[in-house]
Formats: sequence, C-alpha cells, structure tokens
Amino acid sequence: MAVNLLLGLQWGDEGKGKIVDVLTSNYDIIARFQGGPNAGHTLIFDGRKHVLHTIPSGIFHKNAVNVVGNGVVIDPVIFKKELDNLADFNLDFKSKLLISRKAHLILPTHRLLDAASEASKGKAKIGSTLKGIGPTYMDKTGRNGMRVGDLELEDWKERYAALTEKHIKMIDFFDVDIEYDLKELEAEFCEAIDELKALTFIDSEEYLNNAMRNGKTILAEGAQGSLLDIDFGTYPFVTSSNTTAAGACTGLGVAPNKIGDVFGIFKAYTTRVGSGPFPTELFDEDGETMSKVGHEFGATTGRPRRCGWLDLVALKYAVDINGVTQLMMMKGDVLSGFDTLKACTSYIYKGTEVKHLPYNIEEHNVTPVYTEFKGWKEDLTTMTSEATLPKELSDYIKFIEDFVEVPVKIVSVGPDRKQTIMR
Ligand code: 2SA
Ligand code: MG
Repeated sequence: MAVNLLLGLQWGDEGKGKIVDVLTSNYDIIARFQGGPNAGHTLIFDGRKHVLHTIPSGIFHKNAVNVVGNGVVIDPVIFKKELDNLADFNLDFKSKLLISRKAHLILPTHRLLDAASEASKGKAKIGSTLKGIGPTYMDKTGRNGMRVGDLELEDWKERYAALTEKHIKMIDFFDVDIEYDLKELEAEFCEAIDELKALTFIDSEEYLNNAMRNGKTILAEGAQGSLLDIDFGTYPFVTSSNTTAAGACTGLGVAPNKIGDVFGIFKAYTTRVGSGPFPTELFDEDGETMSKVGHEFGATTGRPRRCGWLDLVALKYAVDINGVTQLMMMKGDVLSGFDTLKACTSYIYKGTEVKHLPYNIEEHNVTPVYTEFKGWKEDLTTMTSEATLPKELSDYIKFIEDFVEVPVKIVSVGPDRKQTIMR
C-alpha cells in the first residue's frame, strides 16, 4: 500500500482541508507531516464551519485515525483549544488522534521570539502568523528543540526551563518592545501539557510503515503551499518547513518509493497572505471582487489575503517539484461573473520572456504575460455534475491541464463537502 499525498500548490489556503475531508472516507489514516498551528484548514459540513490548525482534517470521520507526524510542530496551548472546540463531537481522541514522539514542541517563548524577530525586521518582516513556527524549526535544526517524547521523561520541566531561559536572552538581544508575563504563559503551557499527555504518543514512522504492511490506506495532508516551501518557495518570504512532497517523506518517515498519488490543490485564481513577491497580484476592482466573493481572510489570523490571477508558470513549477498526478481546482465559483479571465503563461524577466519561475521574482524584475479567457455568468454553486459546467469554464480547465500536463480530477464549486464535482 502506498501513501497518497495532498498538497497546496500556491501560497496556502487552496482549500486542502475541504478536500481531505471529502476524500477521508477512502482512507484509514490521515497524517499531517509539517507545519503547525500556522495552518488553518477549514471544513464546512451540516451547515457548520470548523477550522483546524494542528489536528488532521480526518478527525470528523468515524473510522479514520489521525496522525500528527514528526515533521509537525505542536503548540500545546493551541492544541488544547482545538481539542476543546471539538468537545461537542464526542470524539475518542485517545484512539483517533495519535502524536509522534518526534514532533517538536512550540514553547511560549518561541511565540515571543517570532514576534521579536518580526518586530526587529520592520518593513522587511515576513508577515508570519506569529505562532512561533520559525523559532521552533530553528531550534529543531539547531539541535536544541524539545520534542513530544521528552514529556515522558522525568526531567522535562528542567529542559523546558533551560530552553526558556535561553530564549529570554535572545528576546532581550532583539531589543524590541515585547510585553509578556512569563508566569502566566508558563501556567497556561503546563496546563495544556497535561491535556496533551492524556493523548497517545507513538513512534509514528513505525506505526505508519506497519500500517502500510497491513494494507491500510494513508493520506498525507500538507499545510501551507508549495510556494511557501523553505527550499523552493519565495525565500525568505516562506514558512520554515518543506511543504512539498519530499516533506511528507521526512515528516512521516515514509520512503519515496512508498508515495503513490500526489493530489495538487490550487485555486482558480491566486491568493497570498503575508509579505513577499506575488507577480499576478491585482490592486484593482477585479482583485477586490475575488477577495469579497471568495471571503479571502486568513483562517488562523483573520488577515486579508492578497488576490490575483492564476499564475500557470508558478503552478507548473509546483506540479514538477511535487510530482503531482492529479489536480483539484478550487473556488471556480468565485470567478463567475467576470467578463474576461486572465492566467499568467510566461514572465518578462529582465527584458526577456521566460517560461520558468526565476530566482528573484520581485516586482521590478518580473512582469507577467497573460493569456485571456472568456468568462462565464452562471452560478456554479448548485451544480453537481461536469456536464452542467459552462463551456467557458471547461475551456479554462482544459487550458490549465494542457499547460501543466496533469488532469484536473475535482472541481470544487463551493465550500461545502457536497459542492464537489468529480471528473
Ligand atoms: P509562518 O507563521 O512562519 O509559517 O509564516 C511564514 C509565511 O508563511 C505564510 N503562511 C501562510 N500562508 C497562508 N495560509 C496559512 N495559514 C493560515 C490560513 C494563515 C492565516 O490558513 O489562513 O490565517 O493568516 C499560512 N501559514 C503561514 C505566512 O503568511 C508568512 O508569509
Ligand atoms: Mg488555510
């Protein structure tokens, strides 16, 4: 049995949560492999909206086991809130939600360090979610971090205290105004640790490899998007993990030859939250329409998302890096009513037309070259089959498929589980 992957191909918020939720009934195990509470995966069903941050999007399905892999960073405080928010559902977390001992912990001071680092950068700030993601991964690669498994050791509080002390010195070094009450933060942290410790910790690489041996099906759920990948994204305006397919191997302990299908999720247009280059960004009415109709606000921070046309050059880059085998197009319904649609099919880079994503896509270096498409007026949100989709939308999809050389297998026409068309 192979592990199938589901990844965002843009700058996050492609709608991964919804698609994992739609696909979950086909899988025994849903596993998160990177990122942490910076993610906001939105699921809508039975008229209710749920936003998950660290918990995998399979949690609402009776039979799915959800694994938080070693590549994930966990903030016990936010995790506790997520668990508390799910109280109504009477879920059996002990058996349905398994946590890797090798996942790293976000300490309260990691959050403070994130804030201090951002404040010190002024205008050049990354626009991080301030959840402590960068500092936690820094401690991981710097070999200073605390892991979930450490909580099973007698001396975890001493380790915590030593790392916190070091962080306080670092915060002082930044020399910016950050207000905090360490005692209060610590109390909150310790209370949350107690709740975390009530869950099941596992050696997730062993668990997942055994599960495959026993014929179980696994879906690995990515967070953020490929253009936020620490290696292949728009560095330094990226997150601190590998959001691309390779991240699932290191973030779960699954070998590359065990990866099966790679589902690539993209929006029919593009959004970005936080700072950094975005060649097809719109500053006009079209961008405002996308923002308004698409409700483009961060699911974790509530920040408005920047909007723009679909960037096919960037999409092809993401398809290549991830080895995408099937595409899933989200939010086509938001584009209903535009007379003309545009998609970027090349860039003018330093005066020359290029068909790839150049090293430096800062605004002044790169001008998108657009291909135009006739728009459609029909409301897609009540459509249930491919046959009813407007011809203009089908043409748009066909063009995308030809450009990136991968078929579009799902067209989502609204946020609800039911608003999903299979092709
Ligand atoms: P961080 O916090 O260190 O990972 O931030 C670094 C950059 O990564 C971006 N980033 C995201 N972009 C889109 N969606 C994300 N999740 C939330 C959501 C975001 C929110 O689903 O809406 O609510 O604002 C996410 N997480 C990180 C971030 O904007 C920085 O550019
Ligand atoms: Mg999101």
